[in-house]
Amino acid sequence: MRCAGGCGLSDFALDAHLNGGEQGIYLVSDLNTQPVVLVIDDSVDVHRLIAARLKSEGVQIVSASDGPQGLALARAQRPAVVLLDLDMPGMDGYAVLRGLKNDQCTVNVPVIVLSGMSDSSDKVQAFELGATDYVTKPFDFAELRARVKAALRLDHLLRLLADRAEIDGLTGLNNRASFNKRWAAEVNEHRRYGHPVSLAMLDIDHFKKVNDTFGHPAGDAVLQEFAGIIQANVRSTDVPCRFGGEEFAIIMPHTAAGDAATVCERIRASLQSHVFRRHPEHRLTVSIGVTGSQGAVVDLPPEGWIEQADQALYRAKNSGRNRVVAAPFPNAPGGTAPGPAVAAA
Ligand code: GH3
Ligand code: MG
Ligand code: MG
Repeated sequence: MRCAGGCGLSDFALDAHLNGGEQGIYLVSDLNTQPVVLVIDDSVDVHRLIAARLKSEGVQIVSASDGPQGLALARAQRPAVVLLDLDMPGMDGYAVLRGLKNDQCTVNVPVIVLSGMSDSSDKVQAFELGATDYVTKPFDFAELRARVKAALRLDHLLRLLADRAEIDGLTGLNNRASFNKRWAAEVNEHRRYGHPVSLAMLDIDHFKKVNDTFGHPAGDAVLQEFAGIIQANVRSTDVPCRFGGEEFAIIMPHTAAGDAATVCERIRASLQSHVFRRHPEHRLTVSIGVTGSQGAVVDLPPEGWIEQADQALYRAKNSGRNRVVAAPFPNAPGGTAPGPAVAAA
């Protein structure tokens, strides 16, 4: 699922700068630029104490007293750091952590777990679920403050990287910003010179189950291996990108729709038979929507192509997943074929 908007890292205009001195963590020009620290804890005392101790750090504290409220606030505000209590009635901290890491809007937010449990298995479980840090209650506030500073620094650097880098840190593929730039250039070129061009959108099937069953780090490893599969199956002139979360895109310059569908089918088949390093028993599939020119010049802006590829992907999902649906320009008649076959839409 894609974020509705306004929650992607690159959407953030973070003009706060790291300071690291005694004045606080960020230099802020006004209140609106203060990074948000979301505290999710059922104890009123903890909220009061943390607010008092972090007051001088130039952060804005937002409080949630239970898991569901915490998740809703995290999604709405995209905090810089979450401080999360593990032991809460109803939805416990582990479930909240899973929820945060299963949501594309909050997957990269550093989470510091606060817990009365100092057992190493609790810590290991929290880290397996994607926690950044762990503080044992009752906490030493100097230590908590130092850890919050480190997490804010991490968040700040992640945002800077996402804004400036062309490469996705996890998979090594081109990131979304780089995709946007490159795709706009390809569409311009196509409109001007009429070279064929194709675009594929790929979305791993039931990927959330991987995170839920094996943990977030295992999900990350799957994304990395899938990126490798894409790279092994495209030409050096193709541009594979991580579009966001478990969605990928491939720009195929000088490639007509039919050839693009063949490449996609190869990727689909490779993933289906791929044996994952950490979980050889687990098999995964991918649904792919592909669109491309066939002869005539397509007079559409870049978004029009993305929409068409997305609709084909949607049809691939709805007609059973693990398939490639091709929707070439000009639109060809036909429906989706069942089974893992290339279908014309
Ligand atoms: P579908 O077949 O309909 O595509 O189902 P799905 O489970 O693949 O799709 P859904 O959109 O429900 O879930 C996508 C999941 O991808 C949820 C999100 O947490 C996870 N995800 C997104 N980015 C990352 C990441 O960087 N690492 C890990 N491990 N998981 C991520
Ligand atoms: Mg998805
Ligand atoms: Mg998916």
